[in-house]
Formats: sequence, structure tokens, C-alpha cells
Amino acid sequence: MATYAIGDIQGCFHTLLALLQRVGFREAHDRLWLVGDLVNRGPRSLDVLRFVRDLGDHATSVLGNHDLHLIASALGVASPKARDTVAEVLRAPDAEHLIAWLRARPLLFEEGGYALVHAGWLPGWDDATAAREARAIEAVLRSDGAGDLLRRESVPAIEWDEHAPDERRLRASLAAFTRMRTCSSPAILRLDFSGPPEHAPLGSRPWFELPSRRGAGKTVLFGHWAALGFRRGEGYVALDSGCVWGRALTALRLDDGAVFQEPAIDAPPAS
Ligand SMILES: [Mn+2]
Repeated sequence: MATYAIGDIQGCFHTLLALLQRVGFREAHDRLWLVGDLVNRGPRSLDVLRFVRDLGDHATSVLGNHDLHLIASALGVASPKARDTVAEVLRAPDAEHLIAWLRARPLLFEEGGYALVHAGWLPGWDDATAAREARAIEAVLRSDGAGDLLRRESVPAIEWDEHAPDERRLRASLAAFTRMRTCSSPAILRLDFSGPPEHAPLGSRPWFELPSRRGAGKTVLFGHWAALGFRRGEGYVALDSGCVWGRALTALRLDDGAVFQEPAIDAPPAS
């Protein structure tokens, strides 16, 4: 049995299938760990969702910001964006089941020295805090409170404060799990930057480079940062190699560290 960690798919269904063929993925034996953002911007979100759901226990997918945008759209609390391609999911006959399935996905999955998240692990978090925050948000996402949590506020940065009221703290935690790229302190994450790491805003650094990182006992597998691309460093592996932008989809075989990249074959979004 092999386990493959795979970067942001974003509706690139044909590239995903080609990558799985390249690695020799066996549905009945192997496992996929997906960093989230299964949907949006790319052309075949509905096919990706159904495929991953049908893999059952053989696929573990954590929630990304685009997955949450789909859920928020289904709940009527998101403002549609020009480049959205989630309408086909919302119109599908099985939309209700797919959204319910998506709402039951985790934000953080941990096994065998690895932590799988969409965007990152807040440098100030220890293991227990990260797990507690993930479980608390997952419970809200499955409840009637999901819409309120997912209503997006547009802010350039968020500070995570252990002592803040629950709703404010969980909002910051959700941003860390699903939208973070750089931090200006172990507890302050920037939300206004998506460029390459060498252009990080003054005073901020990629979250995985902060010296005070406390979740350092684990290797964090994450995506979300196409401008960073595939990168392996101490305690992290970045897996978003910009498939939806016409670059490549990356798989890392955890058993031996082998890396596979499939050139994108799905049509990139119109710009
Ligand atoms: Mn993302």
C-alpha cells in the first residue's frame, strides 16, 4: 500500500487522472492525501468532487479556501467572483450530498509524523492547540453556524489570540489553516499577499520559516501557494505547483519520498 500526497487540483480532473496513471495508483490498495482546493477556477470541479468522494477511505482531503467558498456559495453567504467555476456543482442533481460530504472534511489530518493542511500551520501553535482549533472549526462547519463563520471579512491581516472570544479566535484559525502564506509574527498572519516568497511584504516571512515554529515535530504537507511551487524543507513540503494555472500537478509518495509531476492538460481559466 502506498500513500500519495497531492497538491491543489481545483477542478483539473484530467490532469489528476493522468497523474494517478503515472504513479500507478491502485484504488483498492493505495491512499491519496489531498491538500484541498479540490474545486474552482478549473473546468471539472464536479468530476473531481465525485471521484474523491467515491474513493471513500482511500482518500483524505482537507478543506481549502476554494472548498469553503463553494460551501459558502451553497449556503448563500458568499459573493460570487468572476472567475468562479463552482456553478456546475451547485446545479448538479447530487449537489446537496456533495456539499454535505465536503462539510464533513477535516481541516487538519495527522498521521505518522505528518500533518496535512491546506495553507499552513500557525507558527505559534503547538500540536494540541492546532488539533483543538481544527476540531472546533469542523464542528461549526457541520452545524447551523457554518454560514456565519464562512461569511468573509476583507482584512489585510489577522492576529490569532488565545484569549479572544471563540468566534474571533476560530475565524483567525480558519484563516491560518486555509489562507495563510506569510506571517509577521508567530500569531499574525497576512492575507493580502499571494506572490512569490522572495517578494513577501516587509516584515513578513513564509509561515514555515518563522524561527519560533512550535509544531516542528511534524512534517507539514500543504498547498495553496502556487507562486511558491513545489518545495521541500525542514518540517514542510509545499505541494501546489500551479496546476490550474497551466503548470503541473504534484504527487509525493510518502513511503519513499519520490516526487511525480504531471503537466497540466485541463484548460486554464480565462484571465
Ligand atoms: Mn487555496
